Amino acid sequence: MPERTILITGACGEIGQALIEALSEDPQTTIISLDLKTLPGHLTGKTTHFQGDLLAKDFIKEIENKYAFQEIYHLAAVLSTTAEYNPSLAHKVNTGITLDLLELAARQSQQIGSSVKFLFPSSIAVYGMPDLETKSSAPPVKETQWTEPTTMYGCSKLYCEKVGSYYSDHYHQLDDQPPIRIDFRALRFPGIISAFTVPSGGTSDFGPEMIHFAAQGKPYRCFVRPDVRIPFMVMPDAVRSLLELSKAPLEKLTRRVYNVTSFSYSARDFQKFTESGFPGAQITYQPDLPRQEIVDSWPADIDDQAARSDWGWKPKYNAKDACQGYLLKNIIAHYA
Ligand code: AKB
Repeated sequence: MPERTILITGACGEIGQALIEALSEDPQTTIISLDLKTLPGHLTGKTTHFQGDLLAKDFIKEIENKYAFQEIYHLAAVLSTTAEYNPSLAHKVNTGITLDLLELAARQSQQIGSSVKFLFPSSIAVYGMPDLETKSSAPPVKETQWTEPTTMYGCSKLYCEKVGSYYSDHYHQLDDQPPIRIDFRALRFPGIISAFTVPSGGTSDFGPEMIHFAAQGKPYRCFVRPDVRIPFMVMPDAVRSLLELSKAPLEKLTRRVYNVTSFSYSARDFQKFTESGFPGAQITYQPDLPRQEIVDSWPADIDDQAARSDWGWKPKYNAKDACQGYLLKNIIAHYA
């Protein structure tokens, strides 16, 4: 008998696909995945997939009636660039669905009489550096600093961090409902780069796009200046950080929201790596000013000391290992 049933929303996105691969290695785990899209073929047999719209309440109800979840990885979201074209839809998706799933977790925790873990990917988009001078002179940003987002995506991630923590620590604080135990845990991710999937709709996409375009022999016009710098990590580290945070003993956690990062890279750093790995890569720059401003508002680096000391987080891939050891080899094989 499977020991735990896990729900993954946004399962066909980049993190979702990698997470299903990782979690499906455990035979004691049943994965239920949800997405607007059909499941990519390589994940067949690894999850029970439901295609549908989480904004439709009946869809969530149908899943809730069928399964009791011990863990929920709520990955579905409208990313930062797409969100700016339809802020109201992005708000509905990014906050409304999170609230619906927190409610589902609360009901299920009461029914099963034990805690439901709720893992939430937040983002460096929750930060807002006031200007470039501050950005370049600031030390790596801690969780409590500069939380002044300038995008709907950043605002909604910050709100969900707060409301998730509220559901864990203060939900129904004034009435005598039976105990509800939601164990909400969030990671503020930097830009994430996978060797196997290409992001879409984000603003940190310039790094992964540049490499993937070059690997396919396509010219790339970068939408930010060469000096633009933000933190990044590769997908295996991102997935491992989620799984490690999920397994960390609650008593070790001093907060519910943690920064995690690996290396800080500029567009020019990506260009250097891309040209060395793919000689003949055609990279030009044509900054898109509004998108540029969004990336300028994100910190150049974040401080993940709390994750390191509370639950032993450490990225496996620094910049060199990420580029030479993970990305180059796997991207070449992927497009071969
Ligand atoms: C985005 O660019 O929207 C995301 C993020 C930094 O969270 N990749």
